[in-house]
Amino acid sequence: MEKSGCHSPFIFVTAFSLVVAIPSVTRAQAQVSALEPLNAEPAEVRIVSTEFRFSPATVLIAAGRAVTLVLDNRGAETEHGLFVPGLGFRLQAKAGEIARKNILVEKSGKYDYDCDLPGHRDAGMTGTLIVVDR
Ligand SMILES: [Cu+2]
Repeated sequence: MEKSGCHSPFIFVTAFSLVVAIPSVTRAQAQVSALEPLNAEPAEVRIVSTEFRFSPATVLIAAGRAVTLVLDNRGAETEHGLFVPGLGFRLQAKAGEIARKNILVEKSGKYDYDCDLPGHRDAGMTGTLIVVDR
């Protein structure tokens, strides 16, 4: 379920190959820019869930970059989830609580998400995760 865990080594290898391929004159500078994101904390993307919608319903993240998806269910009166079928990613939070999990998507594209608790999707709890190359 923890997507980020299995993808992290791949990212490291990619960044490393990139540095090696760059001519020696610019290597020092390139190393900094290529490796800096690996040390940075994943950016947080907060999605607020209420009855029965997500806000925002459209979320943009970068391909190949870990982000922390935060499901903020503090203002809700019931449990809600955030499920991305295309990525096998799921977050679930009880009423009044927050859930968070890292996500790393390699492939750009549009991934629909919804709350998969009974009836919630039909009531309007849907959204789109847009992953862009950068
Ligand atoms: Cu729900």
